[in-house]
Amino acid sequence: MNDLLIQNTTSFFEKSFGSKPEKVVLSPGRINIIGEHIDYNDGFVLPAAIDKVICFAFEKNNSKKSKIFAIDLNEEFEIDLTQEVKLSDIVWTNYIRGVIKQLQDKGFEFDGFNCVFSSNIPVGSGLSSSAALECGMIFGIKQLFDLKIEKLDIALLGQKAEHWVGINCGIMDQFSSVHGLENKVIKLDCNTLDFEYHNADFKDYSLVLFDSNVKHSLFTSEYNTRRIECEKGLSIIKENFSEVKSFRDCSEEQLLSIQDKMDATVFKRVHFVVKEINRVIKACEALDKGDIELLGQLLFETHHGLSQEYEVSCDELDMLVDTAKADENVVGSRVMGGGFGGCTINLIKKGHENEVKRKFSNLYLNTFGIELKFYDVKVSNGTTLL
Ligand code: GAF
Repeated sequence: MNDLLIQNTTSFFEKSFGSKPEKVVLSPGRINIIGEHIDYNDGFVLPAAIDKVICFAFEKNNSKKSKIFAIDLNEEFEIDLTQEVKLSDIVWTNYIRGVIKQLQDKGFEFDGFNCVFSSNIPVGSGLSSSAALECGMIFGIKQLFDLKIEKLDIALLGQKAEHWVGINCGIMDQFSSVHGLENKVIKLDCNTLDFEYHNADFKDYSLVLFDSNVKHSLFTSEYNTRRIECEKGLSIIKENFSEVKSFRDCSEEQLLSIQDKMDATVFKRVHFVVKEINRVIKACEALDKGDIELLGQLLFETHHGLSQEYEVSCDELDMLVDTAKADENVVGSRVMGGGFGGCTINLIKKGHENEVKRKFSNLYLNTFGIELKFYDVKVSNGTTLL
């Protein structure tokens, strides 16, 4: 599926710089089966890398300047590695500036390079194109200059770059982009960063993403607000229960017993978090047992919480999930990723994918006047050197 992307990226590189790239890197986007807004709340998440990727081609250029070309945007920028790295008005360049800054701040030494990249990860659809950009760039620089950076550090540096750009994200996206494995989902403990792989075997069901084509206009500000609300909630829980160190130690009963000590909005947020952490554990067990109907039921429950308590859904996404609930060929559906637009993740009975797609497509167009897009994603490897 990515052969054409690789061919276009490398031939563009050759035309631009007159030489073959020294390193070619693929960096994937991710899905998340369940465990949304849980990474920065120290719970468990169940993501996987997918076969939608950014392809990068690199060479050293024996200078102190780097030239980076985004093929899909037809835009280029140059960065002087001897100067202090600053944020720019051109947003996409900030993820790369951020990465260079984080590497320099950590004391990694590298010189100038030429790079071109092209992507088939839809932007703003909740598939983590920014994490793929950060991690692919770090991985490429590591390969080019033979830097000693472990996989986990690539993810952590990528996360820091994203914070620098302005989104106080958790570790899930960068972690899965780097640690993905073909046909495996990653059960990641976001408290300890321990992880295990589980088979991504959905039995008689296919994973299909529905892209609402609604872009995340509220994403950055609301995302950062959710983090602050959860921190407030956790500190109230800790004041009342000294044994609770993080959300995972708090039972729903404990939380309900102190509901009146919290602002109503904060309560809704943390109620979702406590329930979602438990759902991830149940969902992973259901997946291991091949009980995809139960897994699907948990996805519906997650959506309900994300919509009503965490309030990161929107009319378009709610309509897609409500329609899925009433459709006998869809056993699970929910908004995936940060929310406020982007994709739903759906479990559709094999053999009925086309009929379901047709139905949703017509209904969505008639209701909102927006075209619904579909992605049949494969669970794939993390960042790779070709
Ligand atoms: C975004 C963030 F980048 C992740 O860290 C995660 O919090 C996700 O939203 C919600 O689960 O993708």
